[in-house]
Amino acid sequence: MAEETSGYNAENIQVLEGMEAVRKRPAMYIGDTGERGYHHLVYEVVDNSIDEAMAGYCSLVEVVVNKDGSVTVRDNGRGIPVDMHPTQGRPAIEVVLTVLHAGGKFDGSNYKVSGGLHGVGVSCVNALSDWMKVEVKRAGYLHSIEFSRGAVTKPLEKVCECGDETGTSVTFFPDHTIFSCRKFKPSVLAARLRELAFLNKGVTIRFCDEESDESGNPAEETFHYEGGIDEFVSYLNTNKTAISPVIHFEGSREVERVDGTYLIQAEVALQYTDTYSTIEQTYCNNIHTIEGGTHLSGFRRALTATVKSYGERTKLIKEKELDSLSGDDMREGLSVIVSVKVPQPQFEGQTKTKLGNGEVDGIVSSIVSDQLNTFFEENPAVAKVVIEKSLLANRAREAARAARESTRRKGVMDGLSLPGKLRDCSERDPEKTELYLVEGDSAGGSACKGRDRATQAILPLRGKVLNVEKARIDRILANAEIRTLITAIGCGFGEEWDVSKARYHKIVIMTDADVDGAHIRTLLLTFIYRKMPELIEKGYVYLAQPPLYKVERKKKTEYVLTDDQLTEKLLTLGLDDFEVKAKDGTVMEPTRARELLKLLAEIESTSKMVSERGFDPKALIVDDDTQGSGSSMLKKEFSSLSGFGYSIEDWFGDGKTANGPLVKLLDDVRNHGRQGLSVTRFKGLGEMDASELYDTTMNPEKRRMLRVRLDDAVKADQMFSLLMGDEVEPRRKFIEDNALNVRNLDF
Ligand code: 0RA
Repeated sequence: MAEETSGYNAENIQVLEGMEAVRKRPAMYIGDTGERGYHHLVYEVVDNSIDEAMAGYCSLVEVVVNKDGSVTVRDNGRGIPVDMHPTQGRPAIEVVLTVLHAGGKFDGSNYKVSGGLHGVGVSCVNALSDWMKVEVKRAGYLHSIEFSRGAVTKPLEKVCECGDETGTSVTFFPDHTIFSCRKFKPSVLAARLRELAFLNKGVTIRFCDEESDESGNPAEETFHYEGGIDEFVSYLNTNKTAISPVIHFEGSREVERVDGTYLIQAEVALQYTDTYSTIEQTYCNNIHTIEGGTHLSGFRRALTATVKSYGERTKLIKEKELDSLSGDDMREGLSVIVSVKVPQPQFEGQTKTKLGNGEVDGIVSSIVSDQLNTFFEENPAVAKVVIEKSLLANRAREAARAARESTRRKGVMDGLSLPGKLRDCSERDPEKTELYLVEGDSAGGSACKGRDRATQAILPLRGKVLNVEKARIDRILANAEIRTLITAIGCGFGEEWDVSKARYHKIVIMTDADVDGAHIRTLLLTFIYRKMPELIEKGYVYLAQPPLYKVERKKKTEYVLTDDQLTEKLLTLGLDDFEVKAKDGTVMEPTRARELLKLLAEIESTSKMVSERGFDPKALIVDDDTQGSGSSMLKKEFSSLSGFGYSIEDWFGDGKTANGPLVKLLDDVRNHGRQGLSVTRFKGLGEMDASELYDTTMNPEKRRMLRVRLDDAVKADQMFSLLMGDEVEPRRKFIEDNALNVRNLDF
């Protein structure tokens, strides 16, 4: 038959089967079909461009989230080959985009490493895309080819000449019958692209989000770091006080494996700060190995051994201190990036982000030992600072251990005896239970009376929680409020931490909507983020949203969450029979008038927030569906407003009028809206009675809660250091810079 003689169709059928396999079991190829997998599509394509950059052929990568929800990844590399594939009887580009694992493995070299968590390549993205369009500039022409769900819909064609320009542009729209996610999160994408730029020094990565609206997020960002991972470490330590320079080690070793010789490269950058936290970020082939692995163990071992031997040799560490001094002590205040390039990496662990290649441990360890030792010899002052910091950390750790042991004997840490202040619920299944951390005893009392006893537990917190950003472990564990928290949550602490022991899967921070409340909320979030980050990663942490106002009209009661919402409500009521006129008498259209009022309200609330609110970490984002419109209107409208005063006729249907300058308009309309209403402002949770508090804030049927999310861990770390740490100057600058942009800070 004709099909069999050509051989082309047989190949074709195989290809379709490959693409179909991906579509049938997408999770096997891309991890999952939720938010993670959705973003992973972008990374998979970007990794191809980064590979081109790592090979030295590409200096610019652009990632654009287009208005229609598709994504374009463009680079100035060599371009995907467009000539006929030697065996497949069709253009190589078609093979790259439709055959699994055909990606860049054309040269088969053992030296080549390839990024990508699943290493499945761009063909996988093609299979999972409703449509994909690939344009390649190569060999003098711009070429184009199109696909749908992995099948060619428009074969390769030459579009026009392009001179000697080269590059690849891939645009794809994810298949929404496969993915449950619908939107790319700019902060998530930007965090990954920034990281890639740090890991691949010299490459410029431009990110543009054309979907992003007035939400205040920067729509465009360019990442380019000549300093590579050294700059990464400095960036991690923004807002912290460094006590050492950035120290850089690198090297490579050839290793023999059964099928040949491989080159393994390692690069390390580290810096000490005066903080008590440790950041260790490790990468293999640009993949963030969250679970660590052999590169991390090699680094740690070398650091511990080198500091100890140098300390012993120089007598900076006394003999009796040598034994108890641990690796943990040497890592207090340390920020380090370890980046290795390993051909054919093995990934293990629950999330396949733990490097398993055994040979890497010794290679990293030997590079770090040699070079750190040399560094210490040449910079004895730095060595002294590091050792002194380690000794202090050691003493604090010993004190904490003693404290922990004494509390453990009393059964406090293991949940055997729950704290007396905790009003626990009766249900034992953590999936069904909620723990409310409530500011103040009186609000705690109301929460207790109003709650659903079966599933809701209440822990009233008295006064301010300890700022863990500024305290060593011994002081943290000596703090009664913190110990109560640890016991109530049930996961233990430090070395004994076990998230699976969480006694509640919802931990709800419920504080007053004022400056003190914001402060307590930030202190609690700092504690959870620094000491129990897994609670945030698992999505267990929430912020309650108590109402700010009670609005009563006739017999009907409504609760209003924010000033903005109250204004909106009053404006809607006040906007009947209303006209805004310019000085020359022209009447403003009602929709324009409404926009104008919204604008005035926005100016008012912005300036109010600047003057009265506490600050919240910017990078810990909360899922919020009621964010008001953003500030772009400010820019658009201001120029056209200056000519307007206003007058309102027949205000109350009794011929009464009002007029005046613009600034008065908002108040007048709002006051008009207030007619016949009673508006009560809640100054704190304590002002609500038990049933009010339950109905508005705790009742799962009616309440609105915000879930705390972590999109960009690096930014979150910086923000906590900034807000809660020692450095005063960057905090002052942050407040200044953000005074006009303060909406971003509003949870
Ligand atoms: C296969 C072989 C070559 C380059 C590429 C693929 C390639 C793929 C992508 C995907 C996005 N950008 C890309 N850039 C290049 C080598 C081509 C040669 O030898 O000239």
